[in-house]
Amino acid sequence: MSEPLVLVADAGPVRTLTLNRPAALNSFTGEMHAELRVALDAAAADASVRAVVITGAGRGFCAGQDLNDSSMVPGPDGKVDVGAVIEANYRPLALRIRSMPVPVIAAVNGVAAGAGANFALGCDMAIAARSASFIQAFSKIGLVPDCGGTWLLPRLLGRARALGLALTGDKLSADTAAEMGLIWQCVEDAVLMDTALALAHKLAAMPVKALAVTRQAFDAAAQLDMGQALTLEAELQRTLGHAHDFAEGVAAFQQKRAPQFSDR
Ligand code: T3D
Repeated sequence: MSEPLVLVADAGPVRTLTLNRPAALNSFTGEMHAELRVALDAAAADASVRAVVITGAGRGFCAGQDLNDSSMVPGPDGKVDVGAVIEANYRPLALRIRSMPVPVIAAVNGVAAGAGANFALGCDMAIAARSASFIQAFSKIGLVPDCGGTWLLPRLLGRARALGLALTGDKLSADTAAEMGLIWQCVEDAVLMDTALALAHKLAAMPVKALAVTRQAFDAAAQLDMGQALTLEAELQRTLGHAHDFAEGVAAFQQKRAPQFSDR
């Protein structure tokens, strides 16, 4: 039997998904996309999962689209339908990450290139090993940033830095990515997984429904004026205020005890 292309491991409420095509730096084939979709859907549907960590096997995180994949073979007209690959695989992936009911942390263990970089940056928090790097490799092969890159990069970095990275396709070190505010943290290689898992466990013990709604509110507010954002905040607070976790959080505070959050 062939090895899974996405490894799944649970440690209490934290599920780790490991992209598993190390010989090709975990670049995406159609099959790996399909396995990742199933794994993310399963994590979303499993009430015992309260945080997800995504990482890569071997020395890379993900080198983006596998440029040798069968989807890269030209059709009868002699052309590759890259748009179809985006619609079928990268759009659902980017939206799935943004709609997960629990926090998603990218533990970037090595190079993250092309869609692999933007996949990591689309997660709620990205922690990178010091030896890792981020490359907007698209410009080198005549494409535009995808997997949400055109939306994410200017928002994370501002236009000048986003466009500079996208146009040059230059390698950005994990250190510089952290300094620029592109990622949450850069840590020594040896402690990457411990750091990511500790963060995941911390978030898993928090009111994860409110954390996922916070991401939703941030994403929605990017398209709203301030008045509209305030209206949305009121709507979301009304809903969360009627939920178990808010009552539990307030009760735990008043009773000076640790809260037990369970909403999802
Ligand atoms: O349909 C569509 O195209 C739409 C989707 C587009 C989304 C995208 O992601 S477009 C961007 C695609 N990705 C790239 O262009 C990156 C290509 N890779 C590289 O530039 C380099 O590999 C890296 C800078 C990422 C790493 O360089 P290095 O020197 O550390 O490693 P390497 O020796 O280049 O790669 C190691 C192996 O992985 C090598 O295989 P080999 O020779 O040992 O058998 C290499 O061919 C393979 N590999 C790396 N990236 C890919 C890949 N194989 C297939 N596709 C890749 N993207």
